[in-house]
Amino acid sequence: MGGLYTARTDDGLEYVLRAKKKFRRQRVTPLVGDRVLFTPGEISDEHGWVEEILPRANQFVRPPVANVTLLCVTVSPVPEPDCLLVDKLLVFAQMQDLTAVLVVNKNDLDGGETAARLAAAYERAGVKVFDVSASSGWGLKELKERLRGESACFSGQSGVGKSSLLNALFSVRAQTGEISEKISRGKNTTRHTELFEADGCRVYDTPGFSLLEIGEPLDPVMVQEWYPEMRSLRDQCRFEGCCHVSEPGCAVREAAQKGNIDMGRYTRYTILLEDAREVWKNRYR
Ligand SMILES: Nc1nc2c(ncn2[C@@H]2O[C@H](COP(=O)(O)OP(=O)(O)OP(=O)(O)O)[C@@H](O)[C@H]2O)c(=O)[nH]1
Ligand SMILES: [Mg+2]
Ligand SMILES: [Zn+2]
Repeated sequence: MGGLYTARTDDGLEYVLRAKKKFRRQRVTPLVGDRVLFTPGEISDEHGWVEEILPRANQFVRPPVANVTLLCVTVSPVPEPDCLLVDKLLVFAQMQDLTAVLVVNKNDLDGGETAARLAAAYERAGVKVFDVSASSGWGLKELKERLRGESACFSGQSGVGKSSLLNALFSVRAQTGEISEKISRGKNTTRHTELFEADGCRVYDTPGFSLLEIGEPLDPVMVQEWYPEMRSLRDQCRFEGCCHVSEPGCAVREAAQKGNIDMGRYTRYTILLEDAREVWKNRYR
């Protein structure tokens, strides 16, 4: 905050830094997860300086992080999963060639029913689903196994238990908060993205959010590229370049109607496609 960044060296020493002015000129902001070269401050100084930001393997706008290797999209029975948000996060992950998993927390509330329902929809899309509970410890061993050696970013709605999970998995001390009883929504307890290092993993705790704009215009014909379960079917569509909406002889739509791919995923795809077409149309305005 206030333009102050904390850098940690491999030896675990921490330094408080500011970014040099040239970054502002270049419109570059240091992100959580960045690897940097820096000059430490003198003993009497309040801070040192970030000199260079090393090339990023990837970067997100929401949450604003860099150098993630695994995206852990987190949901729970309460607050109820927003699948459109989940799908958008998965699309972003696909665009960046980043592996994503779905973490369904609070198994203790419904005995894993939400996790089973989401597994049926998402595992066909190549997304592994973890059924866990930060409270009871259910499924944490398998999840932790998956996180080994990764730089894993936990992302999703407020109140699903991202911070609670990191505390349960790694005994870090991420701040957690109640969810509002009246509206079953989180209270945005985590305000800033924080990177923890524990047991050979790097994990990012990020603030919950409920709106995700597809910021840059997506070429509408490309949207289906980010849906693995559709890519394998499109050769069977009657028309080349089929967008799988209203074209006759569409194998993807047929698969959705038969339940071979998830109807919810398919319907939300048509919504995202429509959004993309709208943004694309207005992209030079
Ligand atoms: N029943 C149950 N409650 C849980 C579980 N995990 C977390 N919670 C509760 O859910 C609420 C929100 O947890 P947080 O960890 O603060 O959620 P968050 O996703 O980090 O929320 P933000 O920081 O606002 O994005 C708290 O009241 C937790 O005690 C769980 O496995 N089971
Ligand atoms: Mg949190
Ligand atoms: Zn089609």
